[in-house]
Amino acid sequence: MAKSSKLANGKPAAAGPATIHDQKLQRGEGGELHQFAEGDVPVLTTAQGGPVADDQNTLKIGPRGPALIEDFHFREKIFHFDHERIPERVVHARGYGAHGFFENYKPLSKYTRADLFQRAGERTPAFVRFSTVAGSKGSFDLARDVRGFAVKLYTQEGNWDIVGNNIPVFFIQDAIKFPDIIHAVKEEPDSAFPQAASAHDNFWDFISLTPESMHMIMWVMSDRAIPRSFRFMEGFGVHTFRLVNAKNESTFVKFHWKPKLGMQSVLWNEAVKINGADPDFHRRDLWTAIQSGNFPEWELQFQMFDQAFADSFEFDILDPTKLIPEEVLPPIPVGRLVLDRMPDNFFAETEQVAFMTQNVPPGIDFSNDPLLQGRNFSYLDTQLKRLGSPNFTHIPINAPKCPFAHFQQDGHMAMRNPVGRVNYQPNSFGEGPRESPQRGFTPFADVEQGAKRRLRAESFADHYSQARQFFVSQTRGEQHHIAAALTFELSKVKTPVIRERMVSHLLNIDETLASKVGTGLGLKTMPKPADAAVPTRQDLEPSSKLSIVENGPQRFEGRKLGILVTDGTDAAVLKALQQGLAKAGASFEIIAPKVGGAKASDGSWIEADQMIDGAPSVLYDAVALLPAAAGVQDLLQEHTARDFVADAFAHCKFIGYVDTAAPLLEKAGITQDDFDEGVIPLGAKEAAGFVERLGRLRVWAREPGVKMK
Ligand code: HDD
Repeated sequence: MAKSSKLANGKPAAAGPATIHDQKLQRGEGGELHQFAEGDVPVLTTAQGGPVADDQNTLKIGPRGPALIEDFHFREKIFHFDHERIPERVVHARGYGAHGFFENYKPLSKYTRADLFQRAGERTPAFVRFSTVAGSKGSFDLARDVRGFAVKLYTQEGNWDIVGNNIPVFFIQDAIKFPDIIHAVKEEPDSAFPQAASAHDNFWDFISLTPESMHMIMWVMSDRAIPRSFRFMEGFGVHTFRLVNAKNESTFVKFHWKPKLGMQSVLWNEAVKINGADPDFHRRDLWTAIQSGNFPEWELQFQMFDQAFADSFEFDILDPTKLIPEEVLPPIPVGRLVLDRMPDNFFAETEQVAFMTQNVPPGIDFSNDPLLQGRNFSYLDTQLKRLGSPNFTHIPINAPKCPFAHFQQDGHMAMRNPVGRVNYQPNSFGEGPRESPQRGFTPFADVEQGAKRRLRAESFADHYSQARQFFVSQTRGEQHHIAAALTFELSKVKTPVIRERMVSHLLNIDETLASKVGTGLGLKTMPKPADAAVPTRQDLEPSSKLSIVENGPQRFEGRKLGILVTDGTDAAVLKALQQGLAKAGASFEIIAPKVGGAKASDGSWIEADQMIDGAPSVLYDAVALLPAAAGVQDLLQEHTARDFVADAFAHCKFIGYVDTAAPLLEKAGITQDDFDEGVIPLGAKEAAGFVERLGRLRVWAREPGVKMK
């Protein structure tokens, strides 16, 4: 609150030291001091700069009104408030962004002339926005959904946007189907629900009538669609693009972002509970990591190939429902992306950032992927609707950070003040910018020919083989999650024929999967397999890179331990744990019966981060139970304390416990017989070893026993 404002009773608020916020207010954009300041404190003004005497009461006749329309301060304040919202994105409405940089490892001039890849160690400023697809702006973070992974690189040759997802394939092969898939997945138009959920008739109706979506469906029903953190997801450019070098030679490329901290997802049962306990779980995670100096990092890797590889590969490299397995074509590391700064203001940057697939610098080019070609049209169009003016590139987050010069002018909200008389070229006055055939973007001179038709290429017709390959590449547990996810989603579909039609597709992917889902849905008879344009190939090698569990981090770095304490908690154990976590680059939160904290065994005070009711164990990657003998008796009476432990166990998490916590384990239904390698006795000496074991993240062997769906 500005210090000059008055309290509701009309008295001035107590003046304190000026905050950073105030300091900013005090200086205009050019750094000039505000005209009005009382001591250190800037005076509240209207948007026109006029000082405001009273911001608590409208202008009235007499103390009880009527109000006067001449109250320009009230009118302006409410006018602006009434217009605070802009249309949310039609897809990917809920998102969270951060600033950072891309650092190039070594010159790549052999493949691309793009300036950002010419020098080792060169840093290019970046802004990244992660998102869900289906939910509205205020929806929860842990929806089962694809995650957007959109990267804007402010290169010296203009902005380059890699507008990707955390899944390397897509639902549809042609952009003309995009409105249909999105209409189908979003809330149904009559009831306006469900929000941020694909578990409804319209979505599965469309999917079951669209066999090309089957590969993507395997991904979306896998744990990839419920990531633990944005920091632990892969990103993909999805389409095949081109790199073009100075000699105008082209190399095909697929973009991969690999998280430095490894991949990790949550279980569906956890996701449901996280959404209730902390709908902003992913936002909070990114915010906290960056604000505490733990900057998330991804490696950019290129899968590069030539026309000969494209011709010999099993599938069409222009088909966005297919990937190239990493075992077949290993990706090559080319640089790293680090996110090290949160926006000062969410709206100004994260909400107003405009990504566009067509933003490419010279040296990066498109392929003929029909989905990409359609996207290149759509993204410019949508910015005009959402940001309201063709001058959306004037908004700082969208403006290039390299020199730029053009003759585009005027329009709503023009922010620039061009000088001089010349606003066209060529001109006789030798003024203004001119095109540069050497430096400018030159499309790769591919030769195209063919009849003008609306046609789907026959080479796009195999819809099941890679869906099967993905499924068989998962661990047994991950396969079980896919079956459970399909059963859950289809159980929400009211129209039986849609459920059956989906199972008929699954029969073309994997019979065991189909029969698990069919049984789970209580189908009386199994349907026939769906007609397939191309029979499913059984010979594609499993690709272990497709599994999250097979590519786990094996370390607890970047993860969070929930430590449950009470009065009397053993201070030495707590200290040893905290030291072990610090060494591992991990964090923790203290959960106590009361948020005020608890008194440790040595009389010291343990500050708590959460009270037990506000911090279910789903918010943590592992838990440590450190209650003292007296404290545990109170916890036994608390449902939330029992759930804390029971859920941690059911979610296959590591649980460290001191002797005095044993009754709580028992009360949570975990008997000595259930104890496994993940239920670990804790003393001060064991703390370091405990943290080391947390690197495995989950005890998956426990899962069949706890029968989690
Ligand atoms: Fe899209 C937003 C990713 C297909 C049309 N898309 C959007 C965002 C991401 C993607 C990450 C959010 C960007 C941000 O954070 O602001 N979209 C994809 C991927 C696709 C894809 C990986 C397939 C490979 N999209 C796609 C198609 C179309 C669109 C086929 C239309 C023909 N997408 C849009 C859009 C959005 C968008 C309507 C909404 C807001 C925006 O662009 O700026 O234009």
